Amino acid sequence: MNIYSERIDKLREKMREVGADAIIVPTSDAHNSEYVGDHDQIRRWLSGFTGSNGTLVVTKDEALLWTDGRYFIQCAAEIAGSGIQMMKMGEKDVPRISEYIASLMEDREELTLSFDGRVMTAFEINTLVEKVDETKSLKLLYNDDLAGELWLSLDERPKRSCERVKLLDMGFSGLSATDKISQVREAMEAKKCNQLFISKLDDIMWLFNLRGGDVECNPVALSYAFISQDEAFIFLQKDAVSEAVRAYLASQRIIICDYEDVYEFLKDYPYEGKTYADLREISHLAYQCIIDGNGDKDSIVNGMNPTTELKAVKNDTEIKNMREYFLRDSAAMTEYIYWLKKRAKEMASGGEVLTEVEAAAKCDELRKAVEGNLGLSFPTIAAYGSNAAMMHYEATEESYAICKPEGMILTDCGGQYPGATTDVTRTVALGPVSDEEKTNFTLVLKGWLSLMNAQWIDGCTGRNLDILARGPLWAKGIDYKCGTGHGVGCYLNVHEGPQNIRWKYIEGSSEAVLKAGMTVTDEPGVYVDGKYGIRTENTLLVEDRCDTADGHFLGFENLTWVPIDMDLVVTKLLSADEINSLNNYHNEVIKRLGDRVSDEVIQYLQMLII
Ligand SMILES: [Mn+2]
Repeated sequence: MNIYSERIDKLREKMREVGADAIIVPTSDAHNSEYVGDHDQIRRWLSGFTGSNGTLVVTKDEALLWTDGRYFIQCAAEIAGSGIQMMKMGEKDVPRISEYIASLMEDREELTLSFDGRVMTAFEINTLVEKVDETKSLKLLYNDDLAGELWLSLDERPKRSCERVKLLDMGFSGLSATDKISQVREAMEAKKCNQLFISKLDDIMWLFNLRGGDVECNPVALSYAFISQDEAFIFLQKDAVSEAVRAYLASQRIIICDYEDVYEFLKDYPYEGKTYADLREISHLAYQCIIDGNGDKDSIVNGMNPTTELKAVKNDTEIKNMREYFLRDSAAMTEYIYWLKKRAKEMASGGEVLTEVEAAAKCDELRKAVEGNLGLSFPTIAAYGSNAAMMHYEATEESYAICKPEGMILTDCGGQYPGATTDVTRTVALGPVSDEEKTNFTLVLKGWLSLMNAQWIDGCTGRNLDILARGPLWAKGIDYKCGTGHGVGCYLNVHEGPQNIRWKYIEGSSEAVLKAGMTVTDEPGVYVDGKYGIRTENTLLVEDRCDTADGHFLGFENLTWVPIDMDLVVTKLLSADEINSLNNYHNEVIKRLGDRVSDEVIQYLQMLII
């Protein structure tokens, strides 16, 4: 018997004790965070599968693990011998988890389902309940964390992260917490709600002008917020709060509560009228506590947090700082690209081979040396050759490719700064490349320029603009299976909504009219399985352009100033306008980075003008 099948058997014992027929163990924390800390990696501990996306469902006689296409090979290897069966998400004939639970009830009248109500969202559970035949009874046991208790009893469960909370100076936030809370209250009033509950960490950090270090690459602190028309509460871990933070929050008339007490608070609060919450973000347990506290299911108004929309539009202080920090970050990235080109030449003349791990380490070293750098905004992707065709590839010390002086390397990376979060991707030739690779690189470049140079009438969302980036590729029957762009936080998360650039309508997912002050990435690409991957990415800022008799028009201000590898460009595929635009771009790179990069780099940049 392997260790994981033993753990699953022990979990079944626990299920029997409480009368649960099935249990769901997801990969998530109480805040629906993109990165999940060690404390919440219960599914990993139970199953042995180490991928970032996986949900385990255990019944009396089955143990199933859902994961996506990135992990099919890895997952199969890691769960071998555990008795767990992999469920390939998105494949034909593979049911969704909600469908599987519904199918368990086909030949029975009732089913008792256990899950940790703190780490599954209200939306996930509501969706699951809706799938079940109304005449049958699905009993939810959500107060106990059976898998977590097992972990504690058999092994050492890592402690929850508790980093010190930091204050974000007005010189970076541009607006006091008090002013932000007033804006939020106005939005609550417009929704006719007297209370608002938030569990989304970057929203809470933005609202109170705080930052933390509890989630990898995301400068956020574990917290909750509760706002009424006359009070504001923040829930933080006791040991995370310094005297300075305590004094600051008091000065803004914000009441600090203990992180652990949030559920009791939600149950006991003397609610008046309706409470606003985002059911896609808050946990099932929080949702139930609010309902219990109100005694009425209709007391919750579901919708996007007003903070998400307010945070998305950067203020003048944030914009001023972003311009500066993006320049500093661009200088480091440009030095890195120059280093790659030089390194490739050395390799070609018999020098030491370059590995993906070395490339990523060099990139990180240069970025961390930037004045003001506070770490990475996500783990750096340095992917050579066919590895770049995998969108979420990450080389590790155990498994990485050795580069040759040929083909391309893709580097997708970003940094955290007190005044910005950056995100940039460049694909660089390390030597000879095929005509197909060059042609496709050039098509990506055309789309990238076209989106960057767009001007559009007020009211457009990213769905109206996506064709600009994708058009040159679609014309050749090529597509990339992901969005073109996402919002970027300001010293917050590298992925932030509600705005984005993509063509597909996805029911229930956020979409927003592009407004001046919003950020968005411009990152078209070409991914050829088993062969190569291309992506070029800049971060853009929406700006007001002009008012005419026909309306208000907007465009983008570019924030990223990193060169394009002209060794990959087929000039004859570019129009005169495109050549002009590319030359202007490189001239701006030279002008803006002039005194921020070395002389050899400037000489290299000058050679990129055509
Ligand atoms: Mn990106």
